[in-house]
Amino acid sequence: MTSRRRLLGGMGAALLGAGLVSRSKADQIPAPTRRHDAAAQANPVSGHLPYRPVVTLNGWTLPWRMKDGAKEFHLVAEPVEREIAPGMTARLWGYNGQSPGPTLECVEGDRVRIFVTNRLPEHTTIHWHGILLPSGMDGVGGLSQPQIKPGETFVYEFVMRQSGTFMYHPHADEMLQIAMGMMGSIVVHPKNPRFMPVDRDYMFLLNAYDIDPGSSVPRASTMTEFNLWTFNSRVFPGIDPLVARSGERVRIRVGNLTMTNHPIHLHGHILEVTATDGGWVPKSARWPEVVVDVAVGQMRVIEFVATAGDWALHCHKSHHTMNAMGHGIRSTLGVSQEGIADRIAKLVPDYMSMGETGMAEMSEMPMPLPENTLPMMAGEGPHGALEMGGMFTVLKVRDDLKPGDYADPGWYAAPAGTVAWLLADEAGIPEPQSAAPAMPESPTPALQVRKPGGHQH
Ligand SMILES: [Cu+2]
Repeated sequence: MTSRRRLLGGMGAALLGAGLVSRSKADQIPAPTRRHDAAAQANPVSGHLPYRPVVTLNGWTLPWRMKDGAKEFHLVAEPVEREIAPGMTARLWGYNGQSPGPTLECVEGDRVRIFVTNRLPEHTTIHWHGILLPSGMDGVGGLSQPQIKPGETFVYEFVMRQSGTFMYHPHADEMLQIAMGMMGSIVVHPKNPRFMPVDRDYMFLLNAYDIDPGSSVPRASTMTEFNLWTFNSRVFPGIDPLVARSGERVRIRVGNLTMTNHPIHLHGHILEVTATDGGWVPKSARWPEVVVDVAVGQMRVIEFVATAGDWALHCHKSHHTMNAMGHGIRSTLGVSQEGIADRIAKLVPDYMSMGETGMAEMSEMPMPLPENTLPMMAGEGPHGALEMGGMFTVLKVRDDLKPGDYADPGWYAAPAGTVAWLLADEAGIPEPQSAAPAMPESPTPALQVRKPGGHQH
């Protein structure tokens, strides 16, 4: 380099030389784009697109370049840090600085060339879930290709023969790599822009982690007992709202890369499944729903016409709308805990008793939490604590939004007379004729405390 610099003479020439070197490398492989923040980002490609770009919740679309008739993408498999919600950051594996990796968007009929660089400490591959391609491009390590060793870059090239909703994930040490957050979305827009048009198009993946409160790396050997249920590696209240204008046709594409099914429920609307990862569902084969179950490994695309309001969108498994909690908690509903807290506090200084009347008190209780963890139930709404976590967000539909405006419009100003109200005067409320059964009286439980060391007292 020194001799070359002398040869060319001076710093300017050296910079020119460096530019030439990196330009010739970039000729071969596009420079990878990396993002670290969890803010949703509109399509990065400026200028007119022949389709309406998808909006990835708390995510982004990977820029590409055209070369030799192909759209070229560059994915880098690498360790990443992902904010799960403000207050907690997880150390995961992902792509291009994020988990999930960036969304790949293209058009039916496109030839794509995808460079995959492995910066993980072990080998990996990428499987293009649902896409029709030559079997040698299918990304099953050992079956369709050799594993991509650390430091290596493989090239996948195929034609997107069908439009639709797909995902990508490793097919190498799969349980660990998916448990660590390696996945991303693929949207292939129809070649005919008049086919199945919508006004808003959203995309997210269901994923799950088992991260002990106070730590940041998932337990990668967990099979079913996960404790963080996430949309695109985010939990409520860290998940973007979905925004639409009244009367707009909205599409939501959901893929499931957890180890259990998720019944996704949208309030206030009738849904139709218009596509799966297998393709578009003909109109005559759709039926109305308000909950759409997304089984393991599946994708479901729902569409509806937006109605003004703030509407919950969540998984209907109620423990999936909570953040990390102890699984071994016994039910203390109706059990008097008088005196227990004082006695346990002598051994465990921060101990609080809870659950005597239910668990709602936990969302408002200023409970001491370890570093880098989230409360079980969180979020503040216009009427108080929302008591949600995990797979929960809000669809915000307004009458006066501009097309393409995705900014959070705040809380819904409900028209007068359309909000449930408190009956001010309780006098004269008729009682049912038979009395409700009382909660059984439970004696205060005898306390058995194990001190460190295992001696019982
Ligand atoms: Cu769920």
